[in-house]
Amino acid sequence: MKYTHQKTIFKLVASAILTLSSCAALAQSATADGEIRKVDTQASRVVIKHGEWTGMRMGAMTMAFKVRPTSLLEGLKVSDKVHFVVEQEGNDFIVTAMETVTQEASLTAATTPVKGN
Ligand SMILES: [Cu+2]
Repeated sequence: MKYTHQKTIFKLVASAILTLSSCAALAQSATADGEIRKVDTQASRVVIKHGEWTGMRMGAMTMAFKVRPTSLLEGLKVSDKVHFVVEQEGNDFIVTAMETVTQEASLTAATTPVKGN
């Protein structure tokens, strides 16, 4: 029965398209810079003060993020400056990558090296 077979293919294609579009909505991610306000390793959470953030359509604020994996929190402390990646899953904002931006690094970049003596 050729007709039935085509109908089945149509259903499969339709569900594949639906799956793709919902994945695209889940995969929304953005990068930002901020300052650590609280580290909660037990709950895999971090509170970060961030500036205006167009990628997530937010103004400047201090907010809590889930962290995945928790190991991203290792060595982090309050008032560390960080650059991080966030993925939005429904109402949750999850930090999936994070690195500290050290003051030493910016000082090194701004200082002309002195050679010899
Ligand atoms: Cu925010």
